[in-house]
Amino acid sequence: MLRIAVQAKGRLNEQSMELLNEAGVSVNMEKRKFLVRAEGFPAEIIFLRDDDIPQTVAIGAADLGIVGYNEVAEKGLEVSQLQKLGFGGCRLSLAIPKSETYTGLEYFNGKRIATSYPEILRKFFEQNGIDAQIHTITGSVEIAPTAGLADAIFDIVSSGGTLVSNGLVEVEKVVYSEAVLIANPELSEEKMALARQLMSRFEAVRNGQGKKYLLMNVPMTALDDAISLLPAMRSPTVIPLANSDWCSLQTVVDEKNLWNLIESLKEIGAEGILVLSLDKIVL
Ligand code: PRT
Ligand code: ZN
Repeated sequence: MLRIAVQAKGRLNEQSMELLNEAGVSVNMEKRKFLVRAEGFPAEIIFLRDDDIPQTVAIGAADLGIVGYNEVAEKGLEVSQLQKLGFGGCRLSLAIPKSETYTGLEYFNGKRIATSYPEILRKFFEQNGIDAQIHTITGSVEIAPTAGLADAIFDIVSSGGTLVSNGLVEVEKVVYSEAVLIANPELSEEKMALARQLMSRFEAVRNGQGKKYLLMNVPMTALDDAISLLPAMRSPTVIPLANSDWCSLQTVVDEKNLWNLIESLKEIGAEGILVLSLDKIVL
């Protein structure tokens, strides 16, 4: 049985549980405890603070973990990163008060920088030959400059709203992060086989995200035009109709460009266009 560490509460909890659930690892969230046996897959979920997940996996108290790459990079422990999971996207950036003029990385020489990610920042400054004072603080890093505790900050940014409301500007994006699946580097063959099974399920779930299944009737005379408009994993499915002047054309498309595509298809004569939701794609 695999033990999977997941953030107990916070930004990654909900999407981590949703991904597991979509992958057939169901957890009854009602009787939520520290450790819960999953249904439908030989796994148990251990709920932890995100900061503790890399170490728990590194020492083997959990086999797998779902955690932000930023935490993995900061802790620098020996874990294998198996897969990027496509949620929890953010970046670790340097930001300075907007009243200051930024002159490039040398700006930070001799400055005091507040951060909860001292190791990542120390390495970044070391690689770039910058000599700054790093002040480690946990929580509300963004108020440090106003409070006179620091000249600049190094913190997680996603929309950038928090920086703006604290009078700060992002001047260097140092690391991009998202939720990742990590593993203890010495998993047994049995556990690794289960982990691989989980990874391919996660991939199928991700492949289906942002995709729709499109189905329409097309006059045979417009079939080539319609096919040239459609992307398809291999080639779109064409099914004959009772009326031999028409066929049914079916394929998977990106949700992003859906309306433009539908309008182009209508222009060349497609009718009865159905857009269906899609759950998973196993390639
Ligand atoms: O209790 P626990 O220790 O488990 O949780 P936590 O409070 O340490 O972490 P949590 O739940 O806030 O974040 C978990 C993970 O989510 C982080 O480690 C990142 O990998 C990821 N993540 C993604 C973020 C953000 N986006 C994010 N925006 N983590 C924090 N933020 C903060 C950011 O620092 C800013 O203060 O949210 C604020 C809003 O950001 P803006 O730029 O959208 O304004
Ligand atoms: Zn945390």
